[in-house]
This record gives sequence, C-alpha cells and structure tokens, in this order.
Amino acid sequence: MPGQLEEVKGKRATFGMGCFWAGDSLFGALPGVIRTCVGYAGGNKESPEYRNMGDHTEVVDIEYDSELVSYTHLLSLFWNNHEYGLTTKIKRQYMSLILYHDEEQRLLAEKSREQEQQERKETFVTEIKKFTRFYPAEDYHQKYRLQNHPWLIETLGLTTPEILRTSSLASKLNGYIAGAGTLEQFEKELPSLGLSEKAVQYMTKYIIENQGSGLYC
Ligand code: MHO
Repeated sequence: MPGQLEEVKGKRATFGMGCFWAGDSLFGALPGVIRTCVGYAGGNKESPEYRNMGDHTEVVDIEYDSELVSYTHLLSLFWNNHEYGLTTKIKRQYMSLILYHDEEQRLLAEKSREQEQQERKETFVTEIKKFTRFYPAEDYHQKYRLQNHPWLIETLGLTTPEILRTSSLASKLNGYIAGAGTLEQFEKELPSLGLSEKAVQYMTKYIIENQGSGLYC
C-alpha cells in the first residue's frame, strides 16, 4: 500500500508558523513533500512536551524531494500561510520561525524575507536561525486532522503512532482532508496512493467540503 515516496530520502525544512496542526496539513498535501512531522524546536529545553515546551516553538518538520519541489516554493507557502504572528510578536510557542538546515537554505530564507517584506510593505518578526534539534510532538498531535477520521485510519492500516508520524500517505491524506491541495491534484495522485474505492469516495467528500477553506487551528 505505501506509495513510491516512502522510499525516497529527502531534504529537510523546518518552519514555525503558528499552531503546528495547520502546517502539518498545508505541507503534507504538497506534491514533492515526502512526509511531515510536528514537534518542538528552536529552544534549549531538554525533552519539551506540549504542556511544558519551555523556550521551544511549535514547528512542522518537512522531508521533501528537492527535485520535485524547491525550498523557494516551500518558503512562499511559509510567508503566505501564517494564521497570525507574521508581523506581530506573539509568544514563542506560536512564533514565526525558520530553522535552516544549510547555508543555501539560510540565504534563500533571508532573500525571500526581504522580497516579501518589500512587496507587502510590511515588517515581519520572523526569526531565521540555524536548526539544531527537533523533538517530535506527542502522538495525538501527529496528523491531527486525519485523526478525526478513525474509519479512514483503520481501513488504510494507518493505525500505529509510528505510521502516523512517518507515513507519506498519512501526510498527504492529513493535508487533503483538511482542505489543503485540490480535488484535481488528489485525483492526479490517486494511482500512486493505492486507496480502495470506498476510501476514495470518503476522501472526495471531505476534499470538496474543505478545499480552499483556509487552514485554521
Ligand atoms: N487552539 C488549539 C491550539 C492547539 S495547538 C497544537 C488549542 O487550544 O488546543 O497549539
């Protein structure tokens, strides 16, 4: 059942842009993204937890195939999908944060911040700093939107916490079902997803209902 992407080893991108459930869905449905995982990063506290994350920020950690999607494209989604906190300072848990993994990402992030600020005539409060360590969040936060659909999870065998954290299929469905991506794109991807007729019908209903509704928390 796993799609072709399960095998690919990609590059990583790590973004904080408000509540991490939204970023998980936004990037999960994006073609070229291999998988997403939500967690805590950016701070120094050891072993952060949701109720006790210290100086960390909620982030989405993205593994992507850079031959299919560019870091520049991920950045444009980053700048254009903050629920809050792009221009106003808020608590660290939800702050706007780019954690770059190499020099190339740093340069692209800084350049795109300049460009976006100029175009919008706004000043962003986003911090851009070096990635050090990522702590995956508790299981109940992973693929949060998908977890509202127990029938789907069961029928697709996405039933263990590890699968929910690491599966490409879970990332994609978690995006589509929350309204990220489009029905057209979903239908194009179908042959590689290996879903049953019933699962396709179920997904289609929710995609039509939710697509374009914007992500929220
Ligand atoms: N509004 C949500 C935010 C959850 S989040 C993962 C809540 O209050 O539960 O920060």
